[in-house]
Amino acid sequence: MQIGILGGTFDPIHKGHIEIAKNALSICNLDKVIIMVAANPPHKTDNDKRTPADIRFEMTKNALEEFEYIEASDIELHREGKSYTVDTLHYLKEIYPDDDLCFIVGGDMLLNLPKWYHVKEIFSLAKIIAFIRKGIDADYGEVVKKLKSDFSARIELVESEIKEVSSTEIRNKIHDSLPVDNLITSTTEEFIHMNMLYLSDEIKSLQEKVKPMLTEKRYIHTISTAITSIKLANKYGADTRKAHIASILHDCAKYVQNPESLCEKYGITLDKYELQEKELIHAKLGSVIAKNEFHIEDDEIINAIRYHTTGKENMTTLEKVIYLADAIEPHRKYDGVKRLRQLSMESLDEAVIASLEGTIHHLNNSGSTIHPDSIRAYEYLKGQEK
Ligand code: DND
Repeated sequence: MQIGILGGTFDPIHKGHIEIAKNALSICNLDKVIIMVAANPPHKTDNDKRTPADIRFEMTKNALEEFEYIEASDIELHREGKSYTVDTLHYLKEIYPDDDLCFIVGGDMLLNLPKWYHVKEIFSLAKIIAFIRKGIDADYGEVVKKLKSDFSARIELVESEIKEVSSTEIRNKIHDSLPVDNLITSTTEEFIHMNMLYLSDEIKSLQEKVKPMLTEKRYIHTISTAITSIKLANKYGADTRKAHIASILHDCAKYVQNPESLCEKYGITLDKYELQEKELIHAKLGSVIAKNEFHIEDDEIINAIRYHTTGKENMTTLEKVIYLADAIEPHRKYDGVKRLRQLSMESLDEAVIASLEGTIHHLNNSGSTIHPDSIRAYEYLKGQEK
């Protein structure tokens, strides 16, 4: 068997890493690739700032579940001290005595290889597969020649089109509530948000506070709505940070005990539709809880929470984004949701109209009363089309 090993910090694992593993499998005829999560990367000094190794491993394992012949390994997590590659290769050689080991690196790493701990031994234990980017990375011909003559190294250079992705950029974008769906898989994005990695302190504290107020299923829905709303806000020019906050809090009143008496306490007047259809109360009450208990002062955010269930006439872009993200996040399952997701990538208004239409149709069919705000939202947007 030919086994590839791609070592790294993976904080977080991204699409560039997955592309390298996939390319290594197909181009270099490997039977499998082991993604080796470094507990304590020898060449890095910012140990305090790094996400704990067990969480990086879980995140990596989670990301790889959908890919065949690529698996995560935690063997470096069971060793004390620095995670030297030479120790890992010795360990793997014991497990796979009859197989060929190939250590995979990016072109940048190749230049530093001579400085690695017991590098000669590394070359005797494994072939090196180095991925270099066509026309961008330096000419490695001389480097490879020298490594071969100095260390009898076995090196295969693979030219690839793999685009540059940086884990630092991903962490910064998540911190700033910006979309990263082109850089990491949706599984990893959900893992990051669920586990509150890389988030700003503001978002993290809101999320920590709202989590115990929700069921597990509702928490997953909330996180998924947040991720979807960031993407939509970015696409349609709304404030992504406001979208993030509004979606984190949009269902905060969903499970309050005795919502009507809480409404009374806050002086909220419920209209006859809300009194009849109790499901509607959580949006109005949620906006007041967001203001009073989560100290959100921004009216745009408060209104996005307030109208996320019914919609309303003349909605702002942020209100439309939260309304739609709540309806189409990937965990939602109902007839027509796929079409709404497609539409949401083409036109925000068209998607909101289609979603309102679906709700009105569904309520009509089930004989329920429709809140006039939804009718007004629908008619207003239809009027705008003309
Ligand atoms: P990094 O944390 O730098 O990798 O670690 C790379 C590996 O080298 C780890 O297993 C370390 O333990 C090992 N190392 C380094 C230095 C000294 C020693 C060992 C020693 O034993 O003395 P990242 O998490 O940043 O990335 C993982 C891999 O993916 C790297 O090889 C990187 O170059 C590569 N990569 C790309 N390659 C091509 N195109 C791209 C890439 N993005 C990441 N777009």
